[in-house]
Amino acid sequence: MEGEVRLQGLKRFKEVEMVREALRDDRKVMTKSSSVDLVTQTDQKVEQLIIQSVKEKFPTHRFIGEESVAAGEACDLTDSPTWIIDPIDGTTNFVHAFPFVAISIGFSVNKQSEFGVVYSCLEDKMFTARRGKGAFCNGEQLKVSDQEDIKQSIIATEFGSSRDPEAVDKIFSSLRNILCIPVHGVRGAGSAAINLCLVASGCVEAYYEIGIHIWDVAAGSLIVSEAGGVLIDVEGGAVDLMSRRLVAANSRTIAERIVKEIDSFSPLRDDAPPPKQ
Ligand code: LIP
Repeated sequence: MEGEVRLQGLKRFKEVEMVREALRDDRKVMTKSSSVDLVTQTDQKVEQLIIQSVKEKFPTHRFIGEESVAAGEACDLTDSPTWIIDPIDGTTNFVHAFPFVAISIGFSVNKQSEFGVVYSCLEDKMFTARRGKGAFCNGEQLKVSDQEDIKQSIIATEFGSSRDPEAVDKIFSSLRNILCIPVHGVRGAGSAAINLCLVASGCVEAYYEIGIHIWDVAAGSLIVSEAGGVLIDVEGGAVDLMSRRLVAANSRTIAERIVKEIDSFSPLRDDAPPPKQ
């Protein structure tokens, strides 16, 4: 990988201070794909700050940023070194000052994740992973839960931002199936990146969601796998981070058990051509 990007010290980065300051002030809320798909100027400013900082050191690198894609840039993952950025994962939480907000930065070369960073701003937890080098939280090595019995497990998921009745029906159908296994409980932080870090930390045995985007999960997926977890598609095949769906779990057994309960559907892929106007 070109040069050594020192990701430590993100806590002191201007981006984090920008998020923290905005949480104390009023946040100008705008909408994207629907009235519940929220974005703020802070999302946009943090993303631009990250991109500018990286471009100064690595001018040839490519970027996939949530707000850049929302502004019309392509969401194409190539073999080029690519930074995959969610400037504020948990934007709805951010707007409501619900205390789970993360900056998520993944880095890929030849379409393979090389490192991932998720900084949970209000918990002051820096989750990091480099491929083959393990996963850490504030320097402490992470390991997924060793629970093998799904009936002794907590599962994380989210309702997402789709309000399409058919999608909502499937989301609730899956939730009902999972609850009635039965499991100890279902939780959701409101941030895919933080949910993935909860799997990596052994706090929940698995997380699944249909409707996420590659920028939500690029970093957290590597953190899960480097903590000893597995990632598969909601229908049991290989995970595809552009497909907008995944199951992340402490073991393949738990992951495949969850797949049996999911009433799946296929959102428009992140790398799909934009629908004709
Ligand atoms: C969020 C994801 C979450 C999903 C929300 C939203 P954002 O990302 O982290 O898992 O349920 O609908 O997509 O929009 O806050 O970056």
